[in-house]
Amino acid sequence: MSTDRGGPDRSVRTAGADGGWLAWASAGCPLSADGFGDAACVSVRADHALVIVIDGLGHGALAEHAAEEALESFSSLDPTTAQVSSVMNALHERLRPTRGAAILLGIIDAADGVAEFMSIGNIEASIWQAGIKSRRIPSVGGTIGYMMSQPELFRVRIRPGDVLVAGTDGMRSAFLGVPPAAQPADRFARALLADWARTSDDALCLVVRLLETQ
Ligand SMILES: [Mn+2]
Repeated sequence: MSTDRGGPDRSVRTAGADGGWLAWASAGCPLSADGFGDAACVSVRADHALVIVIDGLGHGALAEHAAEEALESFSSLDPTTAQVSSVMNALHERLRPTRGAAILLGIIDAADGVAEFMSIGNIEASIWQAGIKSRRIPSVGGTIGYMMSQPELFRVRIRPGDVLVAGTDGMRSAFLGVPPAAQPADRFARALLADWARTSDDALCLVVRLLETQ
């Protein structure tokens, strides 16, 4: 679904899915009508989920092109076999002909109760554990497709009820301080966007909730 926010060039774009052990939703808002450089996706297979948040450098058509390349590469991955660091390396090669992007990549393994993340560039993210305590996912400088560092993987225990929240730099940092409470992922993502998006850049936030299935 999509609703207007501040005129025809600032329409809200949403995506997501809900089912099994995980619900995810993204809400985003392009700076201008000539393209949207921010994107997010979650791919689920069996007990594994692969998460990506992308901010194509700058905004407009060239930023959107970088984001689309990253998404296309992401869509071919198998969440049960993918490895965070090798996927990040592959994205770096794929995005070389583009203007580049900040990328957060994560794998959630619900069977082992563990998640691994790597964040390069200016995407901010936290995991809300039991809805009350948030742990920041560290990011390092760099631009995928242009200049990539090799950060350590961030590993964290996860369990049903935990919520991952991530946003591009079009979101004011305070969005990470808002507890998710029990609201559905899509409602929370849209609320964060409405409250914390800047008007100076593409903006997007992603919410991933691990559902209590039993
Ligand atoms: Mn940005």
